[in-house]
Amino acid sequence: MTEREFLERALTDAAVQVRDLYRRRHELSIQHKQGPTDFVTAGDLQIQQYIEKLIAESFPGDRLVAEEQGLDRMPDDRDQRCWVLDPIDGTHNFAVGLMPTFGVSLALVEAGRPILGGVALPMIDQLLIAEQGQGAWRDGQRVHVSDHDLLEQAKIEIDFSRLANRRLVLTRGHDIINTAGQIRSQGSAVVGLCAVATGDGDGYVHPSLKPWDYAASLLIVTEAGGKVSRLDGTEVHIFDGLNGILAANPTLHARMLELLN
Ligand code: 2AM
Ligand code: CA
Repeated sequence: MTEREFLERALTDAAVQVRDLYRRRHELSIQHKQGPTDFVTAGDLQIQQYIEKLIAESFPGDRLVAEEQGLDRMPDDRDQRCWVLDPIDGTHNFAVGLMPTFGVSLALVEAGRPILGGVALPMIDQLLIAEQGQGAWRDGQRVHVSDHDLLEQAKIEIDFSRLANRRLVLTRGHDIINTAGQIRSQGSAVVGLCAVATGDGDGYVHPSLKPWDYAASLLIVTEAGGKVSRLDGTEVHIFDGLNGILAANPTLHARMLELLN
């Protein structure tokens, strides 16, 4: 089995489990992490354990970096090949909320760059896959970023993140917020980023993401013709310790970068 076949199988199987977990989300136990709005559910843990086991069986030498259960330590060798997993991105929407805006994200990273990435959006039953140099697909169909070139007519997702980062979003994001045609803030990095890749959105900004939140989607956006960088425009190395992410089609990326800085 190739890595890509593995990725597709793991995410498809995980999506089946997530749909079942979502139906009984009110029964799932919740553990708080750093604050009252920062928690992990038994659903996140089940999906992480499931994919961790699959990787151990199919690629026993490979390292896994994942959000939960102590796997969130960055590798000592930051160029090491590893899998990067967010079992549920948008946990808050998964556990509480009317709209099921969340996804499962798995990437294979080498030398700090994703070479393979997949996102399952279980409740709309879509699977996005990208392979370095090969393209990006949604359920087998190629996807491409939008060709909207006017920020005034663009739909931009800005994530206000946690309280500590909100001032940063409001100061640096001020000109984007005051210019963009539409602003969204849906609470799932993979949904915001994949919308850029499919052209359903035009841009995405988050002040403070962790590698598992964006590793797969970064490749999906890039392979769909988009551009992803840090907030100062520098190229992303997944384990560079930086947190900000700006993604958009190339024209809007340049415009948003100018306004952010
Ligand atoms: P999560 O649901 O996996 O926690 C919401 O603001 C979006 O940003 C979600 O994608 C969420 O991922 C992520 N996120 C929120 N706070 C974060 C933090 N402090 N560090 C990393 N990612 C965060
Ligand atoms: Ca998560």
